[in-house]
Amino acid sequence: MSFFEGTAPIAYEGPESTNPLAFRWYDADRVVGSRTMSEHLRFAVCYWHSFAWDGADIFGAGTLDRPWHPANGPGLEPIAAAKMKMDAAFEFISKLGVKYFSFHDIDIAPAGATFAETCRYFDEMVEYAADKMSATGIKLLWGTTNAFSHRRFMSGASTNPDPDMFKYAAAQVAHCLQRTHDLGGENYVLWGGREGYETLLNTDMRRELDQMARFMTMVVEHKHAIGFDGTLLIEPKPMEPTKHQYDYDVAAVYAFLQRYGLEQEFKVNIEVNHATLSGHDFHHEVATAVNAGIFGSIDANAGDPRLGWDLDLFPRSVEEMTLGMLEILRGGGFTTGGLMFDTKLRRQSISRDDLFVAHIGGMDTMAKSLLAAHSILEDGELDRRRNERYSGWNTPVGADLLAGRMTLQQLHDELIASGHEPQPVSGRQELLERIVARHIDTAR
Ligand code: XUL
Ligand code: CO
Repeated sequence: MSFFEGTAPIAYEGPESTNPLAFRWYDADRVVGSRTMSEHLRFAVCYWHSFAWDGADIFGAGTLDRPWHPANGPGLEPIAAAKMKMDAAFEFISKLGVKYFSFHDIDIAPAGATFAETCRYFDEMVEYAADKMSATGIKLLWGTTNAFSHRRFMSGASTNPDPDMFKYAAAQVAHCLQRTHDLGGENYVLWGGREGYETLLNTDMRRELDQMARFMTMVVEHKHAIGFDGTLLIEPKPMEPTKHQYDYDVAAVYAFLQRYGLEQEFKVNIEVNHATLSGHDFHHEVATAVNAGIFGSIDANAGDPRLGWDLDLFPRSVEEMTLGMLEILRGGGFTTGGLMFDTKLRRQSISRDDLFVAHIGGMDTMAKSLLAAHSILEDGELDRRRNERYSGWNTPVGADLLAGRMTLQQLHDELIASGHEPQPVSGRQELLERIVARHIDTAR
């Protein structure tokens, strides 16, 4: 049975196309600089929002047409429902022309009555996925463990005050990391949704951070023990569902990794909407990660400036994403990472092809942003002006300062002796913004 039988494979038709089921900017095999668009962007579709979620929100039941979802009536045996969902997912990803997908363990398989039974269901679905992957050529960008939805994790997974919950989450990661490895997954993500606290009245932060570090160290050990050579990624988020989350932003994650000696073992998976929730621009988070040498992957999405929670909208702003792509390209682009659409439809978007239209829009936004960012770098004016701004540091005086050959007292005495009054120079921000706007306008 075909779930998306009404939709043909999506093709590139060019910027003038008016067909909502065609790409206007994403032309997979087009070469941009040293790579094709598909090699640059490495798109992935997420399983949870696109296939596991039925449109339910905290005020109402599901709206989306997801016949495999347990809320949509009895009759389907859980594994049959999971297979139906997976058939639809692979049909969708193939028709969209995307090469990767990502899942949480609980997205692809039903829960069993015991952990052992859950593992058996999961293994059956992993085998089913392996067949689909070899039939379609679709690969796994990353796998991850959901250790935040079940009530046992209400007070955290690794940071739980009860070691039994730590042990449960550890067992879950051991299994899911192994299966991610078996499926040739290129990364493994850890998002600490409930690794944080609601109140310090019942929370020992020092203990919880030590617990989380122990857990992460065990993940590293397991990765090496099973020979997984993909990248381990931590996904920062400041809040939601927990009031205060430890992996607040890239800088907080890096400080945590350094404190516990893990900075060589993990990189970050930066989500756009998490960046903005933490009060940062997306490109700030990318640049912070690149500078620290921990840039890994992106959850491409968008928030809404007037709503203060995680909306996981499809990216639509070329202005915002061009600045992000610029920092990604400056950092050398993706290695094992990619642009994973951690994105969901609005719950009123209930036509089957809405899922295509939404992804096409996200992919076109990222493709156009790639073209604009590439054009900015090719042109070189922005980088030339940025370098010029620091040119004083390339002089012998600048070198002496940086090498520690001057003391505060020397600088004080020298300034008095010379009587020199330094003059500020314009930062030229508006002019630089005009340069960026021109590249966005003209990139073709
Ligand atoms: C939640 C979120 C997660 C992670 C994977 O905000 O982004 O879906 O990407 O657990
Ligand atoms: Co995410």
